[in-house]
Amino acid sequence: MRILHTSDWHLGATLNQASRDDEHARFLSWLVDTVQTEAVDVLVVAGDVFHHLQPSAEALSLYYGALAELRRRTSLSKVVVVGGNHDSSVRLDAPRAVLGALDVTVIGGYTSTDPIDRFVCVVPDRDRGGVGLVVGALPYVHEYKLGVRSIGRSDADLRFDLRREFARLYTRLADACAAVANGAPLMATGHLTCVGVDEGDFGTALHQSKSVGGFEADIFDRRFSYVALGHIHRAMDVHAGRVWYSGTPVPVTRGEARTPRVVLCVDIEPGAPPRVRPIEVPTFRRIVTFEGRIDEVVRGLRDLSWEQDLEPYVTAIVTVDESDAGTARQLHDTLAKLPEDRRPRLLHVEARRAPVEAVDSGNRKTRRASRPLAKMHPEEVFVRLHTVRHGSPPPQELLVAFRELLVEDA
Ligand SMILES: [Mn+2]
Repeated sequence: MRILHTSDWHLGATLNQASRDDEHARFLSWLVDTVQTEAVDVLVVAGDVFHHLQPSAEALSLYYGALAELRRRTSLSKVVVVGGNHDSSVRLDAPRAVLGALDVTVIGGYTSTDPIDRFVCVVPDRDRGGVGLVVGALPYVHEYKLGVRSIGRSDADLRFDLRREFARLYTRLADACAAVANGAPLMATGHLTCVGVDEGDFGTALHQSKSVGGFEADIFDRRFSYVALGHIHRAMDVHAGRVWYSGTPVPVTRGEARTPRVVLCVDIEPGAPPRVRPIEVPTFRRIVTFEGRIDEVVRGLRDLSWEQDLEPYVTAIVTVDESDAGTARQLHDTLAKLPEDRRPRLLHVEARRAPVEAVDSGNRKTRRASRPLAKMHPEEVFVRLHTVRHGSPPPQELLVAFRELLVEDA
């Protein structure tokens, strides 16, 4: 069986308010082509289909359009979509009946009262008949849903409980999958944080991730030949070629645009390790950052070239001495002089003071470049504000409650 593993589409996401819909449309069209040329049997989308809990009409249209095209233009047996922390589980589930008629299985969310069979998806073998593959399709699972309470618990206890509950859940899932597999291979999905990832690899911490960290790959029952994960925005092999993140196929942030984006083509045969082949996703729009003095940034804008039909999105970080007055103006003037087909789109201009080491001659006060708000973690902002207003950092209990709110808002 050949699986195409992708995740974290984040349809509807923006970059400095600029739409990414054109890039996503091109990605989805490329994906349909790739499914066809690679003769893929199962497409697995491991969460974060949408960026917002209430996706825009454009984002919904991209999603349904792609599912229809997959049905029309490819010979897929099955599409499996699970919800991520960005997705509204009930909204993802709402069209389940109609999507089921198109061989699309959607599992929006997890509740502990659901029978485990709800997460078992059987994929028929088109060539030989019978069962070809069984997917244990687990979406993002909030710790509350696992019955793990975090208030007043130590980090070590919380981590221990969460790990145990996730391992139990995946074992129950493997039992249920094996019961209907008739010897066919099993695979699973998940939308969570495993060890070995950097903080820069994802947008929002899950499962009190700041204190709990990631889970070891031994939470995934060994009977699963392959585990398709979402949430981490960088493609990576988490454990021994069996547990993988596919990363974002279209970069959500400027940082992600610096490394190639992929989808994973996975061949699974009974009794053999999976063969995983990353397929690079074309760059549909360049995301460029220029950093330096104004003349360097102007030169960068003038010399920028691209082969895509979509113009690059540019961020300019300009080093200034004193006032930044006129910086943005100067950059926009530069752009206005360029021919229209060589004009990138300037999304964001940031003026950054050159670091000042010398002391001020007048009051001998040292100036420091202050950290921009956008660079600070919400928790850091909360702690600083609390300290300013109340003269001390927030008590532990309040901090834990704040983290829970953050996860709910994620
Ligand atoms: Mn994501």
